[in-house]
Amino acid sequence: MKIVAADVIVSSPDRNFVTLKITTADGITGLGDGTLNGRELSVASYLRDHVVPLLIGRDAHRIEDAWQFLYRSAYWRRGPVTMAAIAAVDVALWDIKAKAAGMPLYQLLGGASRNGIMAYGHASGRDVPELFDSIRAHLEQGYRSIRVQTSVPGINAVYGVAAQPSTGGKRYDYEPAQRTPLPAEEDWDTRAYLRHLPGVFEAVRNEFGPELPLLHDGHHRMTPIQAAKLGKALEPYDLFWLEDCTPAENQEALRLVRQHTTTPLAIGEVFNTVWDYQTLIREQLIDYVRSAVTHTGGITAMRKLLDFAAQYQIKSGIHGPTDISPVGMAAALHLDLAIHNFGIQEYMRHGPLTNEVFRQSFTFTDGYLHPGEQPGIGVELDEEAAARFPYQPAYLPFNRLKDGTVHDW
Ligand code: GCO
Ligand code: MG
Repeated sequence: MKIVAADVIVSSPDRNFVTLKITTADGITGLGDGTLNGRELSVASYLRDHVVPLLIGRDAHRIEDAWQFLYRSAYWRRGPVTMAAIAAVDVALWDIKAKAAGMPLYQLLGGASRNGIMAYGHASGRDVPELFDSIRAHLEQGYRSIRVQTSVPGINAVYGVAAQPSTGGKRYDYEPAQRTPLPAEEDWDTRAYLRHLPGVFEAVRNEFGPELPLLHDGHHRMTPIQAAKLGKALEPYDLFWLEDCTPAENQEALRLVRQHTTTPLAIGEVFNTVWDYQTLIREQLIDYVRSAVTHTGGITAMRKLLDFAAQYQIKSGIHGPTDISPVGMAAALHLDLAIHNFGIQEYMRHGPLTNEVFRQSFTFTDGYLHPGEQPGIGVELDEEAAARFPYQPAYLPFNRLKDGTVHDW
């Protein structure tokens, strides 16, 4: 099954996406997601200029060989741009292989280990009543697990909190990137955040009871001792997880956090290889692996990473914000369904324009996602529709402390 074409499609229906379409001589096409929020054009160039010429003429069936070739032959290994580009190729090849087999991808990964994939949604509020409304709206939409983010008195704009009430529908949800020519500047004060957050979780537990799984994202903004303090303070509210409590490229920091708290920890959405997790997994310093299929070298690499984690009873919590395209999301769902150590899947939901460009066969019913039974990963790209939405610069915000110091993200 020779590869005869590979096209990189950059589009911006609601937000920017980088999609790779690989075509074989017998006319089978496969899609892969290489979207890297705020750095999309670097991956597009890496693919177009350096990877596509290597793909033409290769056998599309040799996925492991393609992965190893792209990873090792470049000399320069790892990093988000490289690994997103490899992920795009890898997922497109798995899509082709599954289409050629006439099966949904999860069947090739060993078949379904569960009936559905538990998903969590993002509730947020500028104050407690608004947060309660947002949680209720998510419950009405079917979500059975909820991430809780809140404004903090004294801080003007907190990332992850919708500017308008967040109802779980696209209109009021926060969008990770903003269509501005330069990244927006926000403010931050960790002590104010640490003082405020436990009270918010207490209010949420009192209102919604003990059963509802609640999650929270710390966005890498704490030092190890601050993270330890927060984890301990949140213990009475029984979180499903506390995410990205510290900038975890310092893997040893998690030893300190772990010594102080039993709040489960999730880490890894900015990581892109198994090497970033070596200490975290071997020493059992985390409970959930947050990597995205899109940023971690695709299905091939994620499967190995999650098998390594499984030896230590560490589960998956695959990254699924709107900056993962429906192609990347579908790939994650096939993996979620097949692996044994599935934990939870993030699901922010894409907007109507994204759904117009990417036709999906995955479903969300009563809090559970399912990738569907279409051969391949189950997503088709409408290229004419994509062409109507050209790339638009968009960036994540960043934050500074009161004295002007750039703070951790
Ligand atoms: C999450 C995230 C996102 C990221 C964004 C970066 O847990 O979903 O933290 O909001 O910040 O995807 O591109
Ligand atoms: Mg996160």
